[in-house]
Amino acid sequence: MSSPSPSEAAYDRMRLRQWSRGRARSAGVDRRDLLRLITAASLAAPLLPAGAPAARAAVAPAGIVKPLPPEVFTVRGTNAETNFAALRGTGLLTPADRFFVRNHTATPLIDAADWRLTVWGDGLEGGPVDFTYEALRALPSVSRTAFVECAGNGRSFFTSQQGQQVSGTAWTLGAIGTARWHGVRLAEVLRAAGIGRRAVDVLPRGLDAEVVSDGTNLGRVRRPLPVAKALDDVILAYEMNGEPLPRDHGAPVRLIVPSWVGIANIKWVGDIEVSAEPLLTPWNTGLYRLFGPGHPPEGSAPLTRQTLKSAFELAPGASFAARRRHLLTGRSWSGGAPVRRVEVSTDGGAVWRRARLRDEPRAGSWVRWTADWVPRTTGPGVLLARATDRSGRTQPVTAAHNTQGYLFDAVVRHPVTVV
Ligand SMILES: Nc1nc2c(c(=O)[nH]1)N[C@H]1C(S)=C(S)[C@@H](COP(=O)(O)O)O[C@H]1N2
Ligand SMILES: [Mo]
Repeated sequence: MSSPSPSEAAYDRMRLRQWSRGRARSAGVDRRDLLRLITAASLAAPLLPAGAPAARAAVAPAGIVKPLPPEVFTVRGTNAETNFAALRGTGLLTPADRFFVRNHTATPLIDAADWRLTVWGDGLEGGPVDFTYEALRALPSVSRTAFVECAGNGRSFFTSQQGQQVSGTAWTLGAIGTARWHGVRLAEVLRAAGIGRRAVDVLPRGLDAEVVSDGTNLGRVRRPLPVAKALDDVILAYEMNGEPLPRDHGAPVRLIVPSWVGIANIKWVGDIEVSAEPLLTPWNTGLYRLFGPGHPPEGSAPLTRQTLKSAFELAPGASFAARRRHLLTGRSWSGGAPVRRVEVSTDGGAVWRRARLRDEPRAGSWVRWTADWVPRTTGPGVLLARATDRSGRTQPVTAAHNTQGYLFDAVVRHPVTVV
């Protein structure tokens, strides 16, 4: 589901009301700067064509440290998108060397031995509490398979399929990866730090550089979590797929917030404020809300859960020999509920048939699927895949527009050629 639960929306309306009466705090950013961001968010700037940034930036961005071979990644500004074709043959888990990277600035180098996590704020019973890397690793640990997906994943299709203007990185469908994360429950750390009953918001902050956008310093990447989510299934992860967290993915420690928008999964976390007041930052005000017609001027409630999507593990424009049997493969996922069924159409949407699911559908993860195809006629064609989740939602034909192109959920038309 793309919309937050009614209680989350009500909580947010309260947060904004309190803010306008001076009872919520803009955490680390000027009040006027926040208002300016909210106003700017309601205007969509034209999106660069999906192919253009990649063509221009053949050179890897300096900010990402792992190799970015062009057959695996498409570089977009400071970010690297996974090419879905490069996931064919990989398992349920995305290997770290194929996992997309979304950096607001650049990957920092942090030595685990010098690293500290400081938990502080007026929502604690006592003063600030520090955890070293060793202390964190000594706490009881958990493992969890979860995808991390950017809220703007699929954004370029607002423009290429729907002819609409949106601003932001022109992702196709590869701003997602699924990994096995290992670490400590955030609840464990918050309790050890003495979280009190007055706590309402929990604000983890990254150690990467401050973000400057259009001349405004937004400060370090940070986004409040309501205390209920923070105490639920959130993990402070220090391992990814059985290895220490790689540098680009938040080493030594990052948040994993299952099913929620990528931005909630703060990398390189250095401190966590526990607040008795609701908190607002650029990442839950001007950013990561829905703006535009049909939404209030201050935007929707902040985005929480991801939506429903499907992708073929295939390059755009891939070619297939006519009258041969081909195995189409892909993946579907939803932040709302486990995937229930996936259908595939090879004739532009006239006939749909069930794909075979290769994984047991689970909340917060994706499923791999396959379908056979024997193309009969040569020429250009289009492949479609559409998922339904257990909440009953099916991917629509058109996604609801919003100025920043978040939560694209429509069926994507995948062009192919039959030769
Ligand atoms: N500190 C910090 N955390 C961050 C970001 C960032 O730039 N800095 N980017 C966020 C966004 S927008 C996304 S989509 C995910 C991407 O995680 P990944 O780079 O490990 O794939 O990290 C989130 N956490
Ligand atoms: Mo993101």
